[in-house]
Amino acid sequence: MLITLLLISNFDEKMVVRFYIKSKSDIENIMNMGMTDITSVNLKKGYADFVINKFQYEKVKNLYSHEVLFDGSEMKTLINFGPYYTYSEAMNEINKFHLNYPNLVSQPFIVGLSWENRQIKGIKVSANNNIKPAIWFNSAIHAREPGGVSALLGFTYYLLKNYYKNSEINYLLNNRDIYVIPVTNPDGYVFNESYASGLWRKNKRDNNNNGVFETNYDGVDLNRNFGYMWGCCNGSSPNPSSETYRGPSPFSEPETQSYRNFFNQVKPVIANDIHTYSNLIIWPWGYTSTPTPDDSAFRALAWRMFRYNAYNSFQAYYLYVTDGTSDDWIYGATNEHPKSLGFTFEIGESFYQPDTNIILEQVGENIFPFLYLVKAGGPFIEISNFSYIFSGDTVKISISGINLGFNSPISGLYAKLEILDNVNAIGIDTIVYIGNLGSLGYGFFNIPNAFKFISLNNCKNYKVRIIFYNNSGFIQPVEKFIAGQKVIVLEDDFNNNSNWQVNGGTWVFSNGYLRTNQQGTLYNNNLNTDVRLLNPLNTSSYDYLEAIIIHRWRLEGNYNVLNDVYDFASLDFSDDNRLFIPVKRFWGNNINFRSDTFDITHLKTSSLYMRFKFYSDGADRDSGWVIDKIQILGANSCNISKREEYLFSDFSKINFHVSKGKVILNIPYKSSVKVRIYTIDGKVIFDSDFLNRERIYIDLNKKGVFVLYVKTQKETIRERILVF
Ligand code: 0X9
Ligand code: ZN
Repeated sequence: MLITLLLISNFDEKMVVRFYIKSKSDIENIMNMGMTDITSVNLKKGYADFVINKFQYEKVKNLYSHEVLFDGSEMKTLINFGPYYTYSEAMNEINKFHLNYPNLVSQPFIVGLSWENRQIKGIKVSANNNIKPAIWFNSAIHAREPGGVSALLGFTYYLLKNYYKNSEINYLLNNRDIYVIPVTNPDGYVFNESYASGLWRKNKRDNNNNGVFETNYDGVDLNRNFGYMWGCCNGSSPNPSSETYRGPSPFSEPETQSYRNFFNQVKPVIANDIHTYSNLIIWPWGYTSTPTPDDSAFRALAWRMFRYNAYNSFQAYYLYVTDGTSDDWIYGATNEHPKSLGFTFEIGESFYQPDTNIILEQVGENIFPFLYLVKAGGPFIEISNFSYIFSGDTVKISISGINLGFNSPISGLYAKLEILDNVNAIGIDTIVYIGNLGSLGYGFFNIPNAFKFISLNNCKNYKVRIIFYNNSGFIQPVEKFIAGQKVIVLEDDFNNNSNWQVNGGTWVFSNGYLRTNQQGTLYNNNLNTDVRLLNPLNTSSYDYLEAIIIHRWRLEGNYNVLNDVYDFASLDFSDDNRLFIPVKRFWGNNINFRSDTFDITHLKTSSLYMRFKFYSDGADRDSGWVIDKIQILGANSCNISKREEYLFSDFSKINFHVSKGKVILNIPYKSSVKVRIYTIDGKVIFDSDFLNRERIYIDLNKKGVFVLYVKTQKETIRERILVF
């Protein structure tokens, strides 16, 4: 009895081994020896990580130079789930989300059942009951990847906490249905909670039907069981004992069937299957090197996302060939559901990093990337440039932007400026027609001098709202600030270290610079260090907040390609000194000092923490990061009018604007329209009736202040207007 137990446990002693390799053919040779459970590859760094057992290790240990990263047999106790969610904790968490935010989170629902009848549960995050574009997030389809669950639940919590505080999150939850499925493979996940190495990957199918679960023979790799190009291309195994066993047939497993049925029902526009590890963003195809027809859309999103998490980003095939994965099915199975962009994230540096700080790093660095996936699920305007000039008392605003929505072109787009100040501003040009915008990767616009207004009483600071809208119901408000006069909240030239706490590394403060390492030296490998503010800043009273950093750097990697990130520098903010959110990461070369400005209004809080983080991997060094100055600036509006309370203007009503002596009326429905214009002392200077009209131009040929009267079949307005 004792002997059998020992044998089984011996066989179970899984380990993670990093093989140092020269080329892809070394990987193939290792795989041909029966070790197919490959989990991370980096050809530039010359390594590949495999999960293997003791017997396999004995066979290869003298053939390849290697390092044992994790040895299950050394685990004296069970793998410490510690700060990771167990299955029941994760289910509890989504329950709590629903109970604490009943207006934003659905009751947890059952997507399906596993072999052992465990519930695969999900929630829908959304602010109303309308059916809106859906975005899909799932994690732990591989049982040994609890870091994905933390990243997903951390992101969900961020959305909930910010819905009432942040106008962008507010817009997204009002206009998207976000599906969150934290534990996609519950049987395997629960098994790991008491499995010595914690390295079980597959589900728990009884492959030989003998009624006993055997780790050396049972289980299907759910991420090889999806029914698109299933088993086509040597990217999975037909052998039940393999860790990449594809199962007896496509969608043979209850877990993938549940996934499939629910996915086809909610028809997500974008999906993310979250895995660990390797710090990667990847996308289809995995089964072939041919790029998908939507490669430019995948790349357009990856370009935005990897600026925050510094993950290498490329088509899945170039990691290693796979078939039957979730992302290939999500993108490819257009006979079952509309086309959907299926991403795979690989988070972190190993399967188990049970340290709260590391887990929080992985949550924080993926908040903006995940948010981009939510944005791209439907029409969404991202303003890429917002600039303004004061010329005398006239303020001119230029904007450019992009539609991030995948397969979501926007027709007949307008932008309207609302100045949230009814005392110190007179709008002149406040509506601009942008026209038709293409989808993700194609829909750009650039409008110099889009808006103009008169600034009164010497006011320099205005909160404004740009509302993008069309006549088919698209409305997206974007809040911006015109900050002609800012105040310094924090300014540091690094003449000394009195404001700062240094955590590890070789940071130096000298001659007015903060450096990651002494001038003339190279930074060390394997750094994960930061310098952070000793005392948080109270920024809650400002209407606008920005950070300006003046810096230069030389780090390994190339900033201008998607897949050459290794070491990085990061500017991060937090409201609790625990969960830090990067506003940007930097790598590659930028040898001359440059100034970067970030609008951090959405991060304002009574205790704002800031840090400079530096990360380097195990090889290749350079001269490092040099920061000359950091500034946090704030600004307040001269006056905020009541209109601020209304987040949305009502575009079902008449609106008008005045431009270059012309009055332009937009009627959002066809109607007969009576228009009269009076001088302020009541003399009629224009009086006309229009039939069946939506848009009316009136050339007044007069300047001054007038009263505009418009009557349609539905409504009447009477407004003071200024004509230039
Ligand atoms: O092999 C896998 O399924 C993924 N790696 S993991 O270590 N989490 O097991 C990578 C899959 C890459 N290919 C596709 N996403 N198509
Ligand atoms: Zn995985």
